[in-house]
This record gives sequence, structure tokens and C-alpha cells, in this order.
Amino acid sequence: MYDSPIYVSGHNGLVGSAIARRLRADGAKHLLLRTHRELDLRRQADVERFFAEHRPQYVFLAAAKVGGIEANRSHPAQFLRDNLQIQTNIIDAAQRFGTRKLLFLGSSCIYPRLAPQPMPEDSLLTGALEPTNQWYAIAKIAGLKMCQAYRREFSFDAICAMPTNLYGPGDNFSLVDSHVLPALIRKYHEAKLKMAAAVEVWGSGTPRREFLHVDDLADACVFLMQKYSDEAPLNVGWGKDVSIAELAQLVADTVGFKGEVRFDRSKPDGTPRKLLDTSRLSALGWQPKITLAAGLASTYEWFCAHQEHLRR
Ligand code: GFB
Repeated sequence: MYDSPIYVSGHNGLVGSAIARRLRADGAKHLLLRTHRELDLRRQADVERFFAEHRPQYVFLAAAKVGGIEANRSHPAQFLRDNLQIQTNIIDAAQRFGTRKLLFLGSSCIYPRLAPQPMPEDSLLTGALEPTNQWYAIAKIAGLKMCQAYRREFSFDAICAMPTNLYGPGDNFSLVDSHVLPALIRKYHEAKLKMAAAVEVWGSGTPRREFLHVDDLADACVFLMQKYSDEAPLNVGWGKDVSIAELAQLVADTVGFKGEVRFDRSKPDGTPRKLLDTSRLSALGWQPKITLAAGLASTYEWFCAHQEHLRR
């Protein structure tokens, strides 16, 4: 794989940048990377032209419109449309222009809101979705099904990984549309600087989430690209979850904020629990390495070093 042209879509995002970093460290000789300005993946003709010209042999489909609970809730059309367009254009062009293998990245929100915990891959389409992110979930389910359909009809080697909630360097730390972990890093950091009495955390604090460091995900993606070829999606997670209240305490300890936490119950909780069953991936021999405590500490360091350049 490392001597062939490899296309990492979304290489400026959290996931794509981690995969590109990992492939570079492994000595990949021919990485294909395009910014959003250079190639708008929502435009089919542009994507086809890119694939026709560069013929990537391996494709990591990490480009997506992503965001936290508020972003999903306020932009249902963009989350549905952009993700359907991006993934449809890339999967179809990859198959037609001779890509050897493609890895599609989904999300744990594809599973029903009240799926058994931890959630096995087989719980897909067994119940209703979480309403706050159903638009994103439907797009990701369509991408997974497209990979399965292209494998069956065209023998296209497309595989699917379903990561849990991710975090790490390069995340979106905006207070409006980010995920909870980067949002809390920023809120606690700013509260510490202002010597504020309390930090506001959305919802009741009781929902439970599992957090995986994005470098662990990149490791799993490279592992799967080399070792896995089947239509069944594979969950990628850490294996344990924490409540949002526990996460808030961990972030407070990491940042060094000594004040109070206040829960804003006017904000949505979202799905009550989202822990992945990762036994299939473990059986293949892959395990994550970065603990939440270590990952939080290094992500906070990254945030401190880059905060001037991050969007609000
Ligand atoms: O990470 P998050 O936005 O998304 O929120 P989901 C997780 C939980 O943290 C929710 C609470 O219960 C939020 O109410 N929370 C507390 C906060 N304080 C904050 C805050 O300051 N910011 C944010 N963002 N949350 C997303 C999906 O669901 O997970 C996406 O919407 C995707 O589609 C992603 O699947 C992985 O975990 O609820």
C-alpha cells in the first residue's frame, strides 16, 4: 500500500489529518491530499475528474460534514445533503476509476437510540434513531449500504469502520458547533483564565459517551485497510464510557479549574448512552492504546499551543 497513490479525503479534519499523519510516519510515498477549496467533494464532475487524473489505489473516506449535537440539530439539511453527496461521489468514482480498496468511516450514531449496550454491529436498523442526529445517521447508513452494494454488484473492495465519539489534535474547539470534549476543554480553560465561579455544561450530565483518541482510530484504519476485507462494518471504540458529569470533572482536573459545574437543562441530552461493542475488531487482533486521561492531557496541550488560530 505505501508505494501506491493513497487518497485521504478530508485531510484537514480531525480524522483525515490523523490518518495522513500516520501514513506519513509509516513512509507512504504518494499521498494525495486536496483542500476543500481545491476540490469540492459535493460536485460529482470535479470528483470524477480528480479520480480520472490521479487514479488513487487506496482511499480513506474521512471527508464529512460533522459537528456536535447543536450543529446536527440546527443544520439537518446540510448534514444530510453534504454527506450523501460527498460519500456517493467518492465511492462511485473510486469504483469506476480502479481504486483497489476504500475505507468508509461512519459513526456510532447509526445505531438505534435505544440499542442494547454495548452496541453490536448487528443492532443496525433494528430500531428508531436518535432524533437530534438522525439526518447525519441516515447519510452514514446510506454510505455503509452503498459500500455493501458495490461489493456485491461490482466486487469493489469497500470496507466500513464505525468509530465512537472521537477527540484529539485538530478537533473543532468552537463553542457552538463542536462536540462535547473539545467544547469543555475550551470552556474550562477560559473559565480558569477569567477566574469564573462556574462552568456551564449542557444537558443533565447523565448521558454516557465513549471517547476514542483519533490517533487510535487512525491506527485502526491502517490496520483494517491492510487486514480486513468483508461487507460487515466494524465498530472502533475504547471499550468504556463515562457520564458527561464525569467527563466535565476530568476536564476540570486536566485544565486545573477549581470552580463549580452548572448543568443547563434547556440544552438537549441526546442519546442516553452510546458504547460500542468492539469484540469483532478485538478478535482480529486490534486494541486501542491511548487512555482518556493521557489523551485529554495531550489534547489540552495541543489546544493551548494552537488556540490563537482556532475558530470561536
Ligand atoms: O458531543 P456531543 O455534541 O454529541 O454531545 P453526541 C454529547 C453530550 O454532551 C450531550 C453534552 O448530552 C450534550 O448535551 N454537552 C455538555 C455538550 N456540554 C456540552 C457542550 O458544551 N457542547 C456539546 N457539544 N455538548 C454527536 C452527533 O452526538 O456525536 C453526531 O450529534 C456524531 O452526529 C457525534 O455522531 C459522534 O454524542 O450527542
